[in-house]
Amino acid sequence: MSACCGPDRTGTDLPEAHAGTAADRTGPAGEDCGPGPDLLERLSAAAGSELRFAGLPGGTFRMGAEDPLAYAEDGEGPVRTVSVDPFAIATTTVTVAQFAAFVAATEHRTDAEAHGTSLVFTALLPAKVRAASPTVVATPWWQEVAGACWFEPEGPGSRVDDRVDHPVTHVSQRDAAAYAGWVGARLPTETEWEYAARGGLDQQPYPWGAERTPGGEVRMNTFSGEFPDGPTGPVGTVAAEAFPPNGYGLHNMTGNVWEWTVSPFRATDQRPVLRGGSYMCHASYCRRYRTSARTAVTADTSLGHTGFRLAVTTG
Ligand SMILES: [Cu+2]
Repeated sequence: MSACCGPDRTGTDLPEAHAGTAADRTGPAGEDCGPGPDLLERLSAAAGSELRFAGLPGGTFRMGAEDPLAYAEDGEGPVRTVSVDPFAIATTTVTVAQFAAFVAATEHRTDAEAHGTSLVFTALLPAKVRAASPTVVATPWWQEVAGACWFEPEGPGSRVDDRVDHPVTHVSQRDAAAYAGWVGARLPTETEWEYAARGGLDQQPYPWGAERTPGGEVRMNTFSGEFPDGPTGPVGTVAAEAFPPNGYGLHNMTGNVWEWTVSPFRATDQRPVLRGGSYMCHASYCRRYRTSARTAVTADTSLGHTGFRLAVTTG
């Protein structure tokens, strides 16, 4: 997959030396590699751990895009009219605090923890970790960092205490589905996701309308400056509730983190679709911060720019 969209855990994207199996990567027997009860209690006690949903009526909408911004090679087009049954979708992605409560209650161990590595944007890494971490060949701004996971997103020693209200990251599709099952919800289909992202607007590239920065106002968290080494602003996630919501009351449907769906990318590529773009997208090389943009990675992949949002069947 091109540009900022993440490399797959399985397959040929990762450096040769790290193409081992999950079993190869687990720590010494008996070693406690988990977050520990104190950290879980501290994180899950944080404000903002309440789940909020917006009920959507369902109906028909025009899905996809064929405008000049769209990537035909991603299968954004053709534009087609599709119908959606009533459903509810979370107003934000699941946060670090919410995920911590899940792990505290279930002792869920994420795929990243089982593998012993996860994929991190190079610009977020301290020089020492950069030097020690293999680089993904085709997309060298991704590095495979030992020990990176949801509670240590840039590897051992990094912290999420100041990010409890940010999207949880480094979660595979399995981790996301496990959380969803725990609260009696599910992950959205790609159609539901796009219907929700459009916020009631027809064929607009952004959840708020036609312009990326209406009146010069920044409305989402994407990369600014020279990618990847010359950012002119903060890099990484922002609070899940940052920026004004769209017409359906939903925050950060574009930018911030990619979001898992349950839908396959195409008939010949069954990898799950991710939607929404991330803090790594930049107009100069990756315009996937649009309502119709899509990418895919294998279901076991965990990335520092990918999280998830819950859906619930209603009506
Ligand atoms: Cu992108």
